[in-house]
Amino acid sequence: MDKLNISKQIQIMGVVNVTPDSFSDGGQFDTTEKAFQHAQQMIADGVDILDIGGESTRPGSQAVDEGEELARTIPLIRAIRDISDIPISIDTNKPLIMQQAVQAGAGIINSIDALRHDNALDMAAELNVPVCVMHMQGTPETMQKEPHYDDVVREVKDFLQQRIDAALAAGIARHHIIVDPGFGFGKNLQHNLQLLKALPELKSLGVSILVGLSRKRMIGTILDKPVDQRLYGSLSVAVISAMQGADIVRVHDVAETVDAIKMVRALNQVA
Ligand code: YH5
Repeated sequence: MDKLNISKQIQIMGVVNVTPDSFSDGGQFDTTEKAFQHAQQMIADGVDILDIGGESTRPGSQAVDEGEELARTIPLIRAIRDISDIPISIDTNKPLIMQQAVQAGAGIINSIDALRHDNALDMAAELNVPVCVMHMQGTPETMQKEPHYDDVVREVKDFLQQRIDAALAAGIARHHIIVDPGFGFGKNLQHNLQLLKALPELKSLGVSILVGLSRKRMIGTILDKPVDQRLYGSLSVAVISAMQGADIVRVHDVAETVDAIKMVRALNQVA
């Protein structure tokens, strides 16, 4: 069950979307079969964790029905589990999906609403797997309207500390907790950059850190490039994140990121 490698090596998490309207992949991987092939390619490319999401969470997106989310994710998790022992993360906020996904072979819960859904904390504790809790200001429908903070680093850190405390109180083991500043989730360019710069400060929370910046608008804004031309920017922020102390980087372009992160791993191994 506990397949997350929590050694100091930086882990690469590959994004596998099973949403017909997936922004980054243009709806290309909208069927189980296509998503399965995508996952197989990532495994061949050296991914450490696959993150399976059946609910689009890009800015302005709307919630999907639970039955639809189950139909998108569970058959895919089973199919991957049939061919590989690769750790699988389920990107969901819903307790039923968490339970079914773990039963089908997922070993990590990725909750972008930080387990604030009814019963999510208790379900995660019962399932006894690592959980990622992410910061978001607002909801996916509204979050990019007008994000505001007095001190983004302090506020995100305080929120993550509160969610760590809530997780511990629910019975989730400290070594099972991963935190994520939630890049792009209710943050403007300046907020995202401040968080990336202050990433080392989050280390004092005493848990693993996950960063998801791949192909996001922060890169598009800085480079003035559309989503299909953000590879070099994405690789750069993956390396920056790793150098800043991220333990897991969540990415779309696995083969390229594996090479980039190997350079950081080599550096970290020097005595
Ligand atoms: C994350 O940061 N993000 S879904 C818009 C894009 C590109 C990518 C405009 N789930 C995170 O990946 N889970 C998502 O181009 C996540 N951390 C964690 N833990 C959004 C996404 C994306 C959105």
